[in-house]
Amino acid sequence: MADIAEALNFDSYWMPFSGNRQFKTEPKLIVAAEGCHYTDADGRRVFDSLSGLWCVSFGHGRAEIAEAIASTAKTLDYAPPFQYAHPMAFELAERVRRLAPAGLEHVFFTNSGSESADTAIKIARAYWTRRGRPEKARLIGREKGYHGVNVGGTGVGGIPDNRAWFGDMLASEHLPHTLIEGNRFTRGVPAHGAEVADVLEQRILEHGAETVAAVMVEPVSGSGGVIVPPAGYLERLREICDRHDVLLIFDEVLTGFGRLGAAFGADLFGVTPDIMTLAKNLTNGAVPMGAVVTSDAIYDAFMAADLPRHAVELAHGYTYSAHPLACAAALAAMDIFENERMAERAAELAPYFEQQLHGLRAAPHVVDIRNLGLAGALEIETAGDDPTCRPWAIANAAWERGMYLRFGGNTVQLGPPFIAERADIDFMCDVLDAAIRSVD
Ligand code: PXG
Repeated sequence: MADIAEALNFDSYWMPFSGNRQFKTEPKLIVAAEGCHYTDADGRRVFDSLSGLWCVSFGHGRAEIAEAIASTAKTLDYAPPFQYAHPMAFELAERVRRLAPAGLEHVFFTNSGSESADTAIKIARAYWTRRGRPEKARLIGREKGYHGVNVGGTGVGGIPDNRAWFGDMLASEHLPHTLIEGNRFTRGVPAHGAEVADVLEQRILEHGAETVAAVMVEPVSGSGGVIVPPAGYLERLREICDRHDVLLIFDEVLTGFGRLGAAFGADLFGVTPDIMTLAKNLTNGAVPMGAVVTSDAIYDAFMAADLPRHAVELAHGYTYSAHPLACAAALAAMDIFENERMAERAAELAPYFEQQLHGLRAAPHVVDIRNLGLAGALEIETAGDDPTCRPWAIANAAWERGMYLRFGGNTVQLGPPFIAERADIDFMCDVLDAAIRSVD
């Protein structure tokens, strides 16, 4: 470790969402990954309790993905996505379309979850403009929602600290979050609280439906601390949107491709949005890529527009939309997802994960435990006036004990790879228990 760390200038790399100053005093350097584990710069094996950042859910070091990337790099390093295309882009779009819930039929490629969120917002607004209703432009998000860090998603997102420094982001309304006092320590979906959705109808009526473009929520809030919607809540959002002609956007960047034990949150809850955003597991984290999937009604509004034959229907896209290396990685990842029944594997391990996670209830400072599929969070009682302090200390203690643990806000979050075994879950919960007990 000393050798590697000495060779690096820690000042030139400005680390994202990190305590850069603290990192330099206690660097945590990762040099390799395989299966459910990292190797750190000291050669230690470290359990990956969050599948990277919820994105390497099919396990690290998948040879099929590496080979697909390598061979594509040799044959087609790049192809321009504006006005030209390569076949893999269509193959992958068709693959995603077939996996997506019925009714979501057209795939727009981006390079991240943040780009997917901002793309979805722009598509929603442009859709109403195409339909001759440009005043339908208002976006409604939800408290504790996370839709990445671009200007649209930062505004629609509901984590105040992520907005605080940046002045005007996209002005948005925020629905209340669904953390309800009486639902603490619920296993899976809470029975009570569907009526929290009714605030959406009040907001729409206050502003007039003729000014509201879309509502954007994660089916299960991830970064906000794994907040599982009460039974019936998402159905109610769907009904209210239908009643008032407002689009429903599901941000499935984190929940997509199996995390909840179904292909998508939309499948698990039986609620189909008009637009769904994806990223992360789409390539199993190996190459950055995101996607936005829309209904026929939305796509058709653009394609049916009365425009000259050569005209661009949507003035939006990225240099690296449908990048060949990302498409190759995603096609290989989708093979793994289907052939190895990844969503089913997550569903099979989920009850054990739930049981072991809730076994931590007696540990000190734990004031709530939430879970669904292979997503879980422990809410940690705030010490002093900084809710992030204890979770940070717990994550450091876990790293010392051979586990990478994600902390955010007043929670620590668990999202093990779907290929994890029961013994991995045991290890994870043992380390968590010891780490929690080691902090004041
Ligand atoms: N939407 C959702 C729902 C996400 O979870 C993004 C958008 C943004 O994706 P990109 O690819 O632009 O980062 C995310 C990202 C955590 C954590 O600890 C979650 C994310 C990223 C980092 C940490 O829960 N999600």
